[in-house]
Amino acid sequence: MDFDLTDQKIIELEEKAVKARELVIETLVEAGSGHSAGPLGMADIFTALYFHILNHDPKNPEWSDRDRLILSNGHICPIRYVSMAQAGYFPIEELKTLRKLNSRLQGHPHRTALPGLETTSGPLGEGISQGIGVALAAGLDKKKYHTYIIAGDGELEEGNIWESIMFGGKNKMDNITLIIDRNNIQIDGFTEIVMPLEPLKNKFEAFNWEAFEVDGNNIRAFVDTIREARAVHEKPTVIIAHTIPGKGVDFMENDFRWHGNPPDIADVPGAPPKGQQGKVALDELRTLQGKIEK
Ligand SMILES: Cc1ncc(C[n+]2csc(CCOP(=O)(O)OP(=O)(O)O)c2C)c(N)n1
Ligand SMILES: [Mg+2]
Repeated sequence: MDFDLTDQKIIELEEKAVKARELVIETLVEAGSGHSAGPLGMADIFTALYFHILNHDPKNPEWSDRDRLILSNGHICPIRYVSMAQAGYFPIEELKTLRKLNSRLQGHPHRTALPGLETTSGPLGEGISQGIGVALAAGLDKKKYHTYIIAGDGELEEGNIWESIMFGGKNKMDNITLIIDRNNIQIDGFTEIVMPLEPLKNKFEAFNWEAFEVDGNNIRAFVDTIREARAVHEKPTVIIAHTIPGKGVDFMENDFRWHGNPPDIADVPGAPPKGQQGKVALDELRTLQGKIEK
């Protein structure tokens, strides 16, 4: 569990993360609906999790010793589906079915439809309690797996989140790591305007969690922080991952209007016209792919 990263592995992960962003854009354009900003911002973290951190087996999704990854902010599932497809849970081709009738890839994750999902999510605020339940079960079953939970920053406005944080601290649950997508946006504005969260790290510390902050778009820094978090005993850990919503697509970056819009169908001032946004985004991402330092 040292999570050591060679320079070669970093390059591979960075390339895979850009490819993941391309697949997110293609998938959303095909679906004609869905969220853009969150999935693009979290591509580096999902790539690091699925291709370096998680102990999992795409060919055996129900393996009882697998690490659990609970996605509380279910609306960013396009990036989870993309990472799962890249990892071999299902064919890349199936991404084209996102949000289609009878698809296994619903607009919000549907656990029983798709092996490899741990929960059904979409209604915000539930995933930390669920993750804590799973982690308690690990203790009862004497299992060594780790439970990772991803939640949005705007999602932290849900009151029951703080009940679960209180519970995790009280019970010294060192088999969970919560990753917050601290992208500063929520559905209709900036978090610090809608409902300020800062000082966020201090809040977690006050609830007896070991809290870390990291650049969530820096794969090496993120992996290093996971290593530190996994070394903590007798406390739950939280990683406040600062990400750029829309990362990689210039006209989407840091703009909450891309929270829930897919490319091509919305008139967003300052963005390319409808119908051209997907192509502009893909051109930019393909250029980025060529710029990764070898
Ligand atoms: C209980 C509940 N209330 C409202 C919503 C609608 N909703 C979906 S995403 C979202 C914004 C959440 O903000 P954040 O977690 O920061 O997501 P981001 O915009 O960064 O992707 C809201 C209000 C929901 N899914 N569930
Ligand atoms: Mg957010």
